[in-house]
Amino acid sequence: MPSATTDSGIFGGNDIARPQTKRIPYSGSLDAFVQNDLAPIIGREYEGVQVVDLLEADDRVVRDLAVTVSERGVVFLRDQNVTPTQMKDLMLRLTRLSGCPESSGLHVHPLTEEGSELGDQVSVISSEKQAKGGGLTHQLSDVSRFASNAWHADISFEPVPSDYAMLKIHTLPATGGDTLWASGYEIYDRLSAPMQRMLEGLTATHDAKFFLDEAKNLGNPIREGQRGSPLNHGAELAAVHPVIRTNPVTGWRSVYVNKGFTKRINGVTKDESDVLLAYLFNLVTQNHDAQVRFRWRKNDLAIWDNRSTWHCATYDYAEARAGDRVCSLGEAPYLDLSSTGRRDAKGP
Ligand SMILES: O=C(O)CCC(=O)C(=O)O
Ligand SMILES: [Fe+2]
Repeated sequence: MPSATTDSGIFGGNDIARPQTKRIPYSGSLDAFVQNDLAPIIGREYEGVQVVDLLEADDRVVRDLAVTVSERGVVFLRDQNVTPTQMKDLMLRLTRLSGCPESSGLHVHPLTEEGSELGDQVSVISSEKQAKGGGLTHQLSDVSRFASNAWHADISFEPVPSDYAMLKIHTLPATGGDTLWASGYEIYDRLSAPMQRMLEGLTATHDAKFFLDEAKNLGNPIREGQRGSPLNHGAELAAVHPVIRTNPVTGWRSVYVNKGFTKRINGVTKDESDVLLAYLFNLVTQNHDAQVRFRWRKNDLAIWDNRSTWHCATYDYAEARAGDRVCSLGEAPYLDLSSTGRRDAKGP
């Protein structure tokens, strides 16, 4: 349970994975590369940046990359010749140089098989596995036919969720399988001031119990040991987080509830929670000007900040699609009451 420690101006957080707002400045080291912002609000693509070169680069460059990912929400690097081990190495440098708590490492997903080929800290994203596990196949579902049900922030059901994530797609259909991201900073800024004030005192419960069924379908037990932080373990797969959180790297506020995992806003009636969550989810899914849609080419890689964005895969293809994902853990989510939205921080 997040504790309300209003005397320190912090709402939520946890002493082990201690939250701290750092507002890390960008030093300019990536300016040498051609960059294209793929949408005004979110997303940037760099030309000519290779992860293998970043592994050899100064800390300043890797820190600048972290700051850019946190500011732009998601960064795209094309055509990467990089192994899952090298992805893990960069992920660890990125999270550490941006100031993650010492107790936070790389996540072990509860569905990752013990002794899996690429190691515990790499999730294999694969259409084949997805079909076997009974994952999102909304086109055929009699429950819902909304592709937008897949919007989520990674592993928000953990007490210490992800700060950054990295995905490389190496196998893809001729067309289809795009991924979309949306900005949590922008959605916070679209709330009226009275609505922002009401939500800033509330927490929400995030829950991924559906992974227990998926694990059964896949025939593997869930990973109950430590999953990258001493606070992430067991089969409960549920956590309580502030509805509005501060990103420690930018210092900007973001809405932190998501369609995939958030079940309940606490401290209000179930009816009120349903209405509030539906409204917040609609802000994410129905504002295409707060989103970016990425069309993958073979071996493209995306790095995003899970504290301040959501993403949504597109299941519109029949062929195989597969890639590798690595997720680092940040701080226990918190709201720094002295922080502001991005618009207020940046000025008009
Ligand atoms: O398959 C995709 O495009 C995204 C999968 C996903 O949600 C993730 O890697 O976190
Ligand atoms: Fe995801």
